[in-house]
Amino acid sequence: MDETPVRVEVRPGYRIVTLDRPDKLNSFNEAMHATLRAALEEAAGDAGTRALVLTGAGRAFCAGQDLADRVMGEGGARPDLGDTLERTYNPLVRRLRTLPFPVIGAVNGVAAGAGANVALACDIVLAARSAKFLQAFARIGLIPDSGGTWTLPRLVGRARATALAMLAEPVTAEQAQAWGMIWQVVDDADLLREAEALAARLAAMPTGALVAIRTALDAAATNNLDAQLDLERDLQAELGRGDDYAEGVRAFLEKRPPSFGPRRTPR
Ligand code: T3D
Repeated sequence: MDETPVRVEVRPGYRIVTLDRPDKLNSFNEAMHATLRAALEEAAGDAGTRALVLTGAGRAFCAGQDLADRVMGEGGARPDLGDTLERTYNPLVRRLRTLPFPVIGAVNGVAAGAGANVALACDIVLAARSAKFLQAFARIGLIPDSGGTWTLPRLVGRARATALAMLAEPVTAEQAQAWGMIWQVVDDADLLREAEALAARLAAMPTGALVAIRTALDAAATNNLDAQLDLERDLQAELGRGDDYAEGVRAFLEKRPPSFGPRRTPR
């Protein structure tokens, strides 16, 4: 078992969580899942954490499942992949989408298989110019998981999602930005600095509103307009009762920068 498959650095207002198995291209094994899960829970429980950067060590962001843990003899027992998704990848993606602060994916290199879809589950994705995204699954007889079949068509449309999944060809960071799959490409040397600057900026913003934006956008993927209008009403009603809104309006009228209060969203 790796000693520290996930590294956490705590900064004022945000954390950097680094997938740290560089010799295995930061592919997921059970230890990395457990350590990442603990790192996310710790961040969620710390009211001082108002944003999180997820990145990878070395030349990859993450190569998905560690296939060395899936060795199967001819005619031997097959792993229960439904079970591993249920226990590991699905809770991870669900947690990323419900953390009480925004998550920035800083894709430093290749993001393949579940690694690509974990990156795309982040709220804002920056990628190094040399990074690429690969829905590698079909190469090994699987479908995109970790939310890929939900996320991809919503980001790039059905036609591109189908070809990306079926052909399992890599997409460069620049292509990913041009297609709207990610927010921004930056030069390799600038990636972490840019991601940290973004995290610091988000950390100074009204966290409750940022999380409500995620909630509303996620719901919009399945709601009709009527249901979405109702949800906007409910979220806005809640935010309108909050201190951040009062401070935002006061600051605007007083022509000064706002100073938003502590994170109030639940874990
Ligand atoms: O199983 C379940 O629980 C279900 C869930 C599944 C989720 C999934 O993610 S399934 C998809 C799994 N991932 C893949 O299929 C990707 C496999 N990797 C690649 O296609 C390529 O390695 C990359 C495109 C990521 C990078 O290519 P390249 O040419 O830059 O590097 P490389 O030479 O292929 O890899 C470097 C080393 O990393 C190499 O080891 P070596 O020869 O130096 O000892 C390679 O075997 C290893 N490596 C890369 N990816 C994985 C891996 N080892 C284990 N598992 C990997 N996923």
